[in-house]
Amino acid sequence: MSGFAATSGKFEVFAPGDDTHVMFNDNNDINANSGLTFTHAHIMGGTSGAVSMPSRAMLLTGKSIFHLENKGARIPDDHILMPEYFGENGYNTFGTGKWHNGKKAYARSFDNGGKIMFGGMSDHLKVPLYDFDSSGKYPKEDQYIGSEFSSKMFADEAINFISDYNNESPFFTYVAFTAPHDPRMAPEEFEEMYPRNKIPIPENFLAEHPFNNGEMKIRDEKLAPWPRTHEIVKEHLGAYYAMISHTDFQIGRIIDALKESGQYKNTIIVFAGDNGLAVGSHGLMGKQNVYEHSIRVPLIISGPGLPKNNRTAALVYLNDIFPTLCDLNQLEIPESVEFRSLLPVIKKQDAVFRNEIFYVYRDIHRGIRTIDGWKLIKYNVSQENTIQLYDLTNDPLELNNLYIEGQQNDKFDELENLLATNMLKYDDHMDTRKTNWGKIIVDQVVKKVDHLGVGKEVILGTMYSTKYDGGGAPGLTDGIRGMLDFNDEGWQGYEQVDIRVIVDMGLKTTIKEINAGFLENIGSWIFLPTYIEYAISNDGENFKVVGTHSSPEPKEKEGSNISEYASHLKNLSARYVRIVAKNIKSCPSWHIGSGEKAWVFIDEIIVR
Ligand SMILES: [Ca+2]
Repeated sequence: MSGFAATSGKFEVFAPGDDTHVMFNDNNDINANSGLTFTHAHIMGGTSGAVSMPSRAMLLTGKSIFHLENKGARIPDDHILMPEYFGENGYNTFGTGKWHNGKKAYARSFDNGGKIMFGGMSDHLKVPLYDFDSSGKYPKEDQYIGSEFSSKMFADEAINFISDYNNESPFFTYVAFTAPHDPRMAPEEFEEMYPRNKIPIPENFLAEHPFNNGEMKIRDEKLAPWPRTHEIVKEHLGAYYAMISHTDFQIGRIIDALKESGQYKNTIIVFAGDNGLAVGSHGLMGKQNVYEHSIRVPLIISGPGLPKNNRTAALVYLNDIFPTLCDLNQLEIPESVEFRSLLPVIKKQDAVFRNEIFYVYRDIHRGIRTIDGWKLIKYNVSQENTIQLYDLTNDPLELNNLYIEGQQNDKFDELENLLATNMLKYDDHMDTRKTNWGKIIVDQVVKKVDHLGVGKEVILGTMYSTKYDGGGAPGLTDGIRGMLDFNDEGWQGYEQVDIRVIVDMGLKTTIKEINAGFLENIGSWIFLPTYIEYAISNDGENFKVVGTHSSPEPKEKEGSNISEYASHLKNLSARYVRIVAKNIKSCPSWHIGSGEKAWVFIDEIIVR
């Protein structure tokens, strides 16, 4: 057996510096010289502006982006977490730092921990923390504000754990820094390392992004004014590098503790970042895009028997880490993990591991890059489509878009097909070759609609809220649609309750289409149903399902939208039509009303 599986099984995961795209390894041992550096490690992207949330969920579960629940805000029991799995296999598990994937998932994962920050970001000097709670409840009243810089506190926790460790069983340590996530701040001596006038401007610096990418005003982008200037970018980059160096210094302290404990030689160390950041490149500041600076991340694996001072350009995802660590520790890879171990690349650094990388940002960016260095990005922003095609081998900074509208381009065709194949493979809901990527556009001008169901009796299986009764049951089939204003008295609103409603056509009727409209107004706690089912029946009791629809996870969105979901029948006849629409129940964790009751609004039920 070649040398690399020869670990005693003790290892650390230094996961994620948050938002890291550059690594400065000037003073610690987890650098390119001590391990195998993956120069082409990627995240699959983000289904939320808070990219780290799905990204960390993917790292922790080895699942693909559209198979996460609620964008990774929650991790269901059947998505086995990496630390949970190692815990089940005899490892003593410890977790400190940022945890953006729900308290329950944290509690499932660790036997021990401390200085835990549930959430996405905070002031690094005022971190809201929890101590380890063996009951797993973490009630709000137990939260306190940390007294030191985030990275130092997390490192101290890890050092204490390592120094005091006297257990026979191997350990698994997860140290999740929030730095270098903004607010960009670092202790003075690290700030001084980066005089701003010496900071180079990225070669792909732009004062503004050349077109609306759909996230021009998201919080990361608002960190600097427009147009971006050299001065402001130097200021941000300097502060960013200072934070990275400070984090790096703290990692060095942990490694020193490992050495002092005598465990360094037995320990596998993984260093990774959970997303990149633009900081001036392409006129952007944030991570809410799929350019290289934002979707590529640092990844170094080092440890006993692993290659030292080596690099690989294999195309990998952070999702590959979980199965890799299983392999390196002679554990079977759990069935819930969808990705493969990197062992072939660890054994042979030029092995072909994957032919393409697929990436996602919300439902507005889709991209693919190939092993031969070509990259396609497609944008669908307010039905405006933009396409970018880059030859990364000759243009690694993505400066020269080779796509020309209306011109035949075999490379584009090849990548577009590959993108479509990957979208299918990963259960993506969109189709970038369709108008508006297959999203439904509703005519919001026509208020009156004539259809066979008008005036027919409606039987309610669940009860709407009297706050929004939409004219009661008859309002659902009165031939008048609810419009964009949720207060227009046309909408029936259900508070945390699923919709279950039957329309009695009176007689057996030939039906070609069942259609219902749903309102989405996220700022007002109104979400689309997560799942819709249409069924028909002749006796009102035995129903046959004739159509279902599952919605993608809701995302941050302003204003109101109406979506109609139609089911087309092949002239079936029935007397009763039933509609079931599931309520998301609680506002998602990224929502301002996180955990509070969510609404579903319905009108008009149309039968044709
Ligand atoms: Ca109506």
